[in-house]
Amino acid sequence: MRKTGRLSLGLFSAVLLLAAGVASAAGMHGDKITVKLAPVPNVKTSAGGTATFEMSKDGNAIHYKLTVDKIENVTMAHVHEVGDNGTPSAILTWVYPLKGEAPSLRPGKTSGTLAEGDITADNLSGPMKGKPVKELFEALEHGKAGVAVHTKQNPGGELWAFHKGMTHKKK
Ligand SMILES: [Cu+2]
Repeated sequence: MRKTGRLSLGLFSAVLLLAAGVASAAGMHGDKITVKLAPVPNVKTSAGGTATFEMSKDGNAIHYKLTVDKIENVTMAHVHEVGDNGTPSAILTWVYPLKGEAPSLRPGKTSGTLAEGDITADNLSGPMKGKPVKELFEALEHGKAGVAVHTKQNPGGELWAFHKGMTHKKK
C-alpha cells in the first residue's frame, strides 16, 4: 500500500514537470528547434546532419534548413511522426525535395545545405493533413515528430532524430 502511494507521488511529480515543460514551450513564437541527426540503428554511415525549424511571426509557415555532412546518394528527407519505439512512422511533410513528393537522387557525397524552405499547411500530409502548420511545429518541439534522411543504400532511412523538448532555443 505504502509503495503504491510513493509510486503515484513520483508519477504525479513527473506529470507536473512535463506539464510545466509543455506550458513553457506553448505560445512562444519565433522559437527555433534544432534536431541533430544521427545514424539509424544498425546503419553503417559516417554521415551526419542538422535540421532547424523556425516558426514564422504570423504563424503560417515554418522556415527550415536541413544541413548534411558527407551523406552519400541522398534521395529524400521527411518529417515523420515518431512511432512506437521511437522509429519513424507516417510522413508529415517532405523537406527534401519540398515539392514534388518524389525522391530526387543526389549521386555521390553531399555536404552542406541539402534543403531550405518554408513548410506551409499545404505541405502537410498523413495525420497532419488539414491541420495548421503550428501543430507540426509543436509536434517537433515535443519530440512527437522527427526528421529522417533517406539514401539509395538505406531507403528506409540513414539518418533520423527527434527533438526531446530540452534544447530548443529562443531566438
Ligand atoms: Cu522519410
